[in-house]
Amino acid sequence: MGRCEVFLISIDDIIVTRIIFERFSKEFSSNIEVDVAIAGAGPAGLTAAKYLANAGKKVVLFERKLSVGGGMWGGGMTFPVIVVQNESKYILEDANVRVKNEGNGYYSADSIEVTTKLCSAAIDAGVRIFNTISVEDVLLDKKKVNGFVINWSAVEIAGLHVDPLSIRAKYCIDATGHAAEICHIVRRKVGPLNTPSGDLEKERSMCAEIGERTVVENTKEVYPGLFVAGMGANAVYGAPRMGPIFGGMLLSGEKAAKLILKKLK
Ligand code: 48F
Repeated sequence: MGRCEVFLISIDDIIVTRIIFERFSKEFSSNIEVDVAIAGAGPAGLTAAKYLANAGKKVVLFERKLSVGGGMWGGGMTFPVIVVQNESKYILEDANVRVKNEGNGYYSADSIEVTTKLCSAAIDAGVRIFNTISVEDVLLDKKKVNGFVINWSAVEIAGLHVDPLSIRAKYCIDATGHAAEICHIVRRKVGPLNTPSGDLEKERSMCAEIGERTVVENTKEVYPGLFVAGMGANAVYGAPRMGPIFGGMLLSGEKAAKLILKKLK
């Protein structure tokens, strides 16, 4: 007898619906007030989330798209391989990713393996990821970012006039990549950022040598309560992009986690 013939329960579609709705409601409700909220589940957001959760913090991560991973799936020009440097490979090894020594301090990894294992490591550490939710604004309290204002990406994409909901966090991270969306919102609606001009500088053209270093240096508290990590850090502080070398993104995520852990002590 084939396995498909031995289901012990008869399937009631309404029970399936109820399970999904009730489990989601419970999990969403338990993540309305957290230690850290992160916008964007690319390499920087996932890494920050994982290290924060490993340290026992309650972390929620919102991703606009259906899939997590941001720009990491596609490797370089869709060849599914990424490169990292010696200094950052331990972050991949921490997540059980197999890295290949390419010599001279360069290491490579399968971009699909990296994305799935980083995500899995974050979830195992206790991070709650909500996909198809976009961060559209920040919660502000006494000149400090105190959480995110969120809405379904489907609402955003359809341009529906639907009011959002809010979640409260002690600290927030903008890990939205090149667009640095949350920093733009804060600059536009709240006030000057912690940059030399108070504005967002312009991201520069590709130079991995500089960009990989500055993305870590530029990982900072860009406004009270809001940290920027990953490519957004270089976008905000006017530094170069770097293409499919990802060590800086991973180290930036880890640095954001460390900076926030110091604040949460
Ligand atoms: O773009 P993304 O991968 O950002 P990252 O972690 O890494 C950058 C690299 O992928 C690459 C690079 C490497 O050298 O330069 O570009 O800095 O991931 C950002 C994620 O944020 C999501 C977006 O869908 C993507 O998955 N995102 C963007 N805006 C929002 C958002 C938003 N407002 N709310 C929720 N998610």
